[in-house]
Amino acid sequence: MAVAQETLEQLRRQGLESVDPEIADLLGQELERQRGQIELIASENFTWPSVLEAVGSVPTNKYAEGYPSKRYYGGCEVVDEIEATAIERAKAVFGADHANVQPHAGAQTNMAVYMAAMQPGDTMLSLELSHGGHLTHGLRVNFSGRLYNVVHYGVSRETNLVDYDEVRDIAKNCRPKLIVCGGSAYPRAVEADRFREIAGDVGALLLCDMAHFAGLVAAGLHPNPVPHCDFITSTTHKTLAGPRAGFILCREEHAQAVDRAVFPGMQGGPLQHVIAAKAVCFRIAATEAFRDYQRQVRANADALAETLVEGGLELLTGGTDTHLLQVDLRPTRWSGKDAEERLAEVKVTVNRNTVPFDERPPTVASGIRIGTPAATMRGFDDDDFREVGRIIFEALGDAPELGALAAQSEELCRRRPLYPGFRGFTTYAA
Ligand code: DSN
Repeated sequence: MAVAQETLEQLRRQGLESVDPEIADLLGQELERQRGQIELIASENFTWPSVLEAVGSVPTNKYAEGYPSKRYYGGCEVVDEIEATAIERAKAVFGADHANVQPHAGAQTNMAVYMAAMQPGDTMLSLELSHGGHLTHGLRVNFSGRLYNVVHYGVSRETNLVDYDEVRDIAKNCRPKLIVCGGSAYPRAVEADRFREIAGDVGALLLCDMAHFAGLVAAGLHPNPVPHCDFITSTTHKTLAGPRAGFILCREEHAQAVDRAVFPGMQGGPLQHVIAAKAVCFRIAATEAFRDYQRQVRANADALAETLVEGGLELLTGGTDTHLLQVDLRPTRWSGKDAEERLAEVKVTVNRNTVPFDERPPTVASGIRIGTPAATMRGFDDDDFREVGRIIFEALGDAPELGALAAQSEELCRRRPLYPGFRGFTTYAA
């Protein structure tokens, strides 16, 4: 690396491209990577330009430990307004009593709720990771699996759906303090009302992790878990299309415990620039345009599911109620890892994912998870997704023309440009 020769005065005024062309170039390369492939990782999205600007903004300079009007630092009057606005908007979008918008990411939202709801050693009941759960729902090597006594429910071997009778039986046996519903690879609607009945039967608290489908909830396209749950956790960057971050909703009676668990329980200074971006994300989530976007996310998921099934691939549960599909590769010669790598060769990005009762380890896996939020954000419609489906099953078929399929993907990307005119980072112009 060249030794920096700038004067202090230059560093005070110059933007990224002048000060660090190496990183500026890598950011440009990442933009071109995002532009040049069909992004189907179900947890990813391309956020709004207004959110990108807020993330690159001046509250990054501010310490604000505490909550609006109860801070441990001076000079918080403006960030107080930013955070209070984000809180009010989050509550309004989802119809919640209370919101905490400080968690840096999804893992922190779950950590805070566990801290608010349980003591170490208490029992929690959650969906098995390989059946669609999440590592923070009690994986042995995760903090959740180390601190709490975790019991899992799974999906039915026949239907790949949650079997509510089985969940009730397990809950009656293990008497959990907390039941967790939701996950990161479950393609069907999460029925929080049914979990509520079970939680009521056994005297458990109920958490719904809606990180994946929060955007669909905001748009009224997935049942809202808020009326049924004590706690709801989410990220803002998946279907919700905001900045990379998290937030918690809860009933008023748990508000103080949740706030204390986030700060001072587990986080220090909140990222107020990201909280500003969350406020923007919640504002957008309340618009009719956002509902249109989510309707297209759903329509595209159905179009893709139909096309993949017509092409001979098997989907867990036969389709989806959400933005994501799980392709079960066990009837094929493909592992998830090999399929992920083959699809990368034709400019389609997915992730390998275990399927329920998988005999392969997670690093190899027997499925791929596919989602529609990101490509829909750049304008892909139902017809585009049918074409994407054909590219996928041809790439996984016998003797595919990989060069031609990659060119087809590139042409789709050219037709649906991503961030036209942008160079990958906001520009400082003094
Ligand atoms: N890693 C995220 C996902 O892909 O679903 C969940 O944290």
